[in-house]
Amino acid sequence: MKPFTPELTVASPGRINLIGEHTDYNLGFVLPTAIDKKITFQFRRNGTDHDCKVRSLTYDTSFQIDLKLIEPSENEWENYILGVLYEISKRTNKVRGFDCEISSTLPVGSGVSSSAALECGMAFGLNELFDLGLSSMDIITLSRDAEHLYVGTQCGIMDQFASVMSKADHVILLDCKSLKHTYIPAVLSPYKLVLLNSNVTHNLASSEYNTRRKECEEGVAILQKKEPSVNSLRDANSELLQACKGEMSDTVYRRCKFIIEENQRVLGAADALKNNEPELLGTLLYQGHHGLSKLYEIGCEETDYLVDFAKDYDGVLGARQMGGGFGGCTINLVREDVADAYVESISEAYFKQFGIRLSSFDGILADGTSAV
Ligand code: GAF
Repeated sequence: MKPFTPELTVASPGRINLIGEHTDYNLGFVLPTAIDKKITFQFRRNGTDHDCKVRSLTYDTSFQIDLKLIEPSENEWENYILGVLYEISKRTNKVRGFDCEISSTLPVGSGVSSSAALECGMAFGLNELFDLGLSSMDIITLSRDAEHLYVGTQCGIMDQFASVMSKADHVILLDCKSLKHTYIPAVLSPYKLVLLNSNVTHNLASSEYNTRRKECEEGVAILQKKEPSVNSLRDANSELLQACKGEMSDTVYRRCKFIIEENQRVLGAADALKNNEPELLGTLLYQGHHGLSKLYEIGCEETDYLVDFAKDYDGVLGARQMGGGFGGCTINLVREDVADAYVESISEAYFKQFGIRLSSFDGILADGTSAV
């Protein structure tokens, strides 16, 4: 590529999720927001009808795309982009040849959704560059659909929604059924959010993710026999689950129990935030981790270790593994004055235990995808 003079620069953030894992595709509640770590895209039209070049500066790799022939690639990261192009092509034929350079400060496979940042930044950029007339909701849903079809993860809507819709210093209480959402100011002082990246990603993540989704659907089908108005686990409660326990496998029962309880925790956490009750918020984080580890079984040894360490540390109110599962970051609610010492002690202990270096960063809550 010739030296790059962009017409448009787009920043697309990663996200954290205060609480509410795997509740999105069960049409429940989540409490995510964007962070200051992001993927930056530089775009220019190249004057051709259908030849595109996409280059990652961070990973020093590039590929070419013929817009007349969009199909999945062997390289997973290319599929996030190809999927978006494919989904856009179903809605409009206004995209023409473009070049794009991408750089990132987002860790991959760490539960901060670099995938949604990649999809949404690409969709947002093309929408601006070619004046496609897509709404924010179009960008969110087509990015999610791209992930289903081209990447193969049957994800919910949380990550794309957070990547596009977030507002600095707020978390989003999102109802994944109606898509109604409210912004809650994240006033945490004298506490703050610290993200600890376990730097492990167990490769079960994608296949197990889809399995969890199926197990939940199996649960819904059983609950529906007793209560026909139940269309998702969002509509179910603990009493109904108990009444149907005998008809489901223990695994399906535990998956449903986690989701039903996790939905309640999200609503509790939203209230705790509004009412300035950090201790309650912290307790809910610990409960969330216990559930995701023991009932939903998406934890791992490394993140369990990090959360157990947090429990014994004075000044830490709560911690849990964040994101799709099997590694990545834990989110920690930590008193500001002990945060540095906490990170130092837990890093040392973690290294002793696993021989792996922990990385950490503060959860700085940022705006969603935008042109810069
Ligand atoms: C991944 C998915 F992409 C989200 O939709 C969500 O289900 C999350 O895992 C778990 O809460 O990030």
